[in-house]
Amino acid sequence: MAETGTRLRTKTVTRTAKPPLHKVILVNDDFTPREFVVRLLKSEFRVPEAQAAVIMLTAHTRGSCLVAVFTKEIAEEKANRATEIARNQGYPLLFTTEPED
Ligand code: TYC
Repeated sequence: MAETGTRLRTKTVTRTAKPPLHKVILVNDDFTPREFVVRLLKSEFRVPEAQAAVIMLTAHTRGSCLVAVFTKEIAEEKANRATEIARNQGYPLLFTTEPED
């Protein structure tokens, strides 16, 4: 057979898998005061006042609203922590998490 001078080479491509992201979602209820929701969004999620008000009103009118996106562990930690702070104040406010599509 004729020598073509062609050789097979193996090329290694290294990729770092991105961690799956999860959404923190604010759920509406009829009891938690609006101002408390806004304050919690500011203190726990570092959301600026104007944006916190928009998120709160969106949840209030539509039933729920996306707050922020984190890795799974951080999202769950923040949602649980914010929910617990509300419960400690006697409010039924709920933050949930779900995988980002
Ligand atoms: N619906 C509440 C009220 O009228 C305010 C509220 C908004 C509560 C958003 C929860 O996720 C929420 N006092």
